[in-house]
Amino acid sequence: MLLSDITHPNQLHGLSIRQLEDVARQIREKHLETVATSGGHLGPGLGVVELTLALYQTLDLDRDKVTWDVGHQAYPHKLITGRYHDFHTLRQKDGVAGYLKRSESKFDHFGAGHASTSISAALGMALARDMAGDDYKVAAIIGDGALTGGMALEAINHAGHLPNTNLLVVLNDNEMSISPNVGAIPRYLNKMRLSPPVQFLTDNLEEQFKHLPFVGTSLSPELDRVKEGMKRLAVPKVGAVFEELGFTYMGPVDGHNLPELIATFKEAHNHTGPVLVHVATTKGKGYAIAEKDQVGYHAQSPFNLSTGKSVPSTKPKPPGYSKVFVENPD
Ligand SMILES: Cc1ncc(C[n+]2csc(CCOP(=O)(O)OP(=O)(O)O)c2C)c(N)n1
Repeated sequence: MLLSDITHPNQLHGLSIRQLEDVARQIREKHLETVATSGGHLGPGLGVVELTLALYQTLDLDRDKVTWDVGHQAYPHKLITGRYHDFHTLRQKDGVAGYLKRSESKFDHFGAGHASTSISAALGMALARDMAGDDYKVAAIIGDGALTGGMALEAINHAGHLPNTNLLVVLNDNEMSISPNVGAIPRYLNKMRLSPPVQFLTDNLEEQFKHLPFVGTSLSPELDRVKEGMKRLAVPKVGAVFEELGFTYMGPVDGHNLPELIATFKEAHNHTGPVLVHVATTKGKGYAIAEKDQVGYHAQSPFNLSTGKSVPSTKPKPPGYSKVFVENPD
């Protein structure tokens, strides 16, 4: 399928993994080509291409809602929500905005710029949905950097207190904020990234139980409880903090493996209450220069794609916001 023909994200429904991989390749191509010309955020968007396609294949975006934290990583989202043909106007006057913008598309459910707001916004939407007796899905996608912001933690505090409010939080963990992420939460996330996935361990456990003599499948009703206990016992660190805070934790999932992502999101949608899917991604994925220098290519001024080097601008540079503000205080 041609990316240029995708004007609605529901067109992803029914595409095979091979077709999705081909769309992913086209998104990266367009993303790179555009940022190399106009400048903009580079590494964050390249890291969430598969995450975006997999999540959107499991959602109905005529009904369901998505909030992207900050919004600087949402160029893949823009490219499959009707802005492909205008994308060359990115970050220019009257052009496609660099962040999500509600007036720009009905698929931009929340406009941000400020970090750490996505879970709070999504929770508000989920609560409004429940009050109206509706049942659409709401998902927030938040980076490991933004997760360390106070407002994200306030929202986790609130969501974990509401066991019947369905909310999906996708943690896009690339181990980076603008620079390497620091502090206790990133240290905890890193330990989880290095652990085998929770689902894998518990599924394996189920298989092993099935083969026990006299037990077989007869243990099934008890198995869920046993699995819960074993999850904490066998891997005390994986997701335990999120589980204790009232979330169902799933992951870590390889953020560039489409089948794994799709299966995990489908399973996450079946749970009641808040769910956190921990996705391990690589900032700059698919562009070796950006993968290698993740700080330098978080955002870029126009650059040469083959060398990665900045291209000196020929346009006169407008004065900076602070300078204008200081010189015109009234
Ligand atoms: C309140 C606030 N502080 C700082 C920023 C600057 N900022 C923009 S993107 C970003 C990094 C966020 O890291 P992460 O959430 O992990 O996303 P990634 O870029 O790694 O995908 C920061 C700190 C901001 N937008 N808002």
